[in-house]
Amino acid sequence: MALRYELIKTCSQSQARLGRIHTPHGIIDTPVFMPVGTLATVKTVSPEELKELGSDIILANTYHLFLRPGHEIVQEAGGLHSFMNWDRAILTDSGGFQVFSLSKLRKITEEGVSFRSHLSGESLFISPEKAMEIQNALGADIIMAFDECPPYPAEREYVKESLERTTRWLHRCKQAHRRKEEQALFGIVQGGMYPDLRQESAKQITDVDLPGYAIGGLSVGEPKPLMYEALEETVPLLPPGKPRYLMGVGSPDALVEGVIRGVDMFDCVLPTRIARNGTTMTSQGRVVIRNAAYARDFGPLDPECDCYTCRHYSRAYLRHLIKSDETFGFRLTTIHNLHFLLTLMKRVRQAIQQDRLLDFRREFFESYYGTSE
Ligand code: PRF
Ligand code: ZN
Repeated sequence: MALRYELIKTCSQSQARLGRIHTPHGIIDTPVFMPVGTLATVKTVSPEELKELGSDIILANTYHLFLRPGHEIVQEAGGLHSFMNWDRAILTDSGGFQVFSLSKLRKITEEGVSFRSHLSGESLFISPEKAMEIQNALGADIIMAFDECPPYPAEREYVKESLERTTRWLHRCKQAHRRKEEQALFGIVQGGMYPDLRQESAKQITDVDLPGYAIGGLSVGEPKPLMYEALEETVPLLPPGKPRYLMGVGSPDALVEGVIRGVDMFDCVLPTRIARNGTTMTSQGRVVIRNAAYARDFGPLDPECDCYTCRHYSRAYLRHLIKSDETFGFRLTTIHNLHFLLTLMKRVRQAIQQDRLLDFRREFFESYYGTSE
C-alpha cells in the first residue's frame, strides 16, 4: 500500500482528529496545511526553506505541468521529487478543477474535457485515463481522481448529472492507475450545495475502496456558513480510518472550522498569493504592509512571530521592498505567511491533543478577527 493513515486521537470537544499519514516520502502529521507549488515550485521559496518552515507535504498541479514542461520531461528527470529536489511528500491535483478555472473554450463530454491551453491556445484533451497517465508520470505520493467541480450557483439537475459523471470517472481512474504500490489515489466527493446530492456523491465515491477521500466543490464563491453545512453533511459519511481532504481551502477561520468538522488535510494558494501583493496574516489579523501607516514602523511584522522575516526585518523595510516590487520582499512575506499557517496547524494539533480545540478557536478568533465568531 502506498499510504497508511494512523488515527492517533479524536477530540472530545469536536469531530477533530489527530493523525499521521505514512507515505513513501515521510510522515505527515494531521491536520495538515499543504502549501501550493503549482509549477513544481512554491513560488519564491526553496525546498530547504520549506523544510525549515516545517512543511511535510506540498501540492503540485497536473494541468500546469502537463502544459509546461510536459509530464514526459518530469518523468525523464526521475519524477517530480527529483525534478524539484523535494524529498518529502507531494500531492498532485488532477487537472479537472484547473481546466475549468483557467482554460478557454472547454467542452465536457462523457469521455473527458477538451479545452484550449491558457498558454499557447492549442487544443488539448484530458480524460480520466490521461489524468492518471500524467500523474503516474509525475510520481506524487498522493494523486487525485479526475472530477468536475460545478460552479456556484448551479442548477440541481446539472449538479446531479455532474456528480454521477464524476463517479463514473472515478471508476475509470482506478482502472487506469498503474502505480498503486507507490501512489495513493484519492476520490473526490462533489454534489454542490444540495444536501441530498452531497450525500449521494459521498456514498458513490466511498463505495470505491481507496486510501483517502477528498471533498471538492466547496469554497467556490458560496457563503462560508453554506460550506460548513456541506462539511457537516459530508464528513460523517467518510470512513474514519482514511484521511479526509478539503480541497482549495486555506483561510485561517476555514482551517479551524474544517478541522472541528473532521477534516485532516487542506491546501490553498491564499498565503503565498496574498503575500506577493503585500498582504500578511499576523497574530492580530491581516496586515496590508503597503499601507502608509507602516512607512516608519520599525518593529517586526508580527511581534508574536519567530519566523526568519519577523526575527530580522521591520514593517517599514517590508513595505519599501513590496512597494518597489523587489523579489526579496515577496520571499519575506511568503515565508512569514507560510510560517503563520503551518504554526496555526501545529497549535491546532496541540489543542486536539489537549482536548481544548473549541477553547483554542475562541482564543484564536478573538485575536485574529477581534471577535469570538
Ligand atoms: N476538485 C479538484 N480540485 C480542486 C477542487 C475540486 O472541486 C477545488 C474546489 N475548492 C479546489 N481544487 N480536483
Ligand atoms: Zn513572521
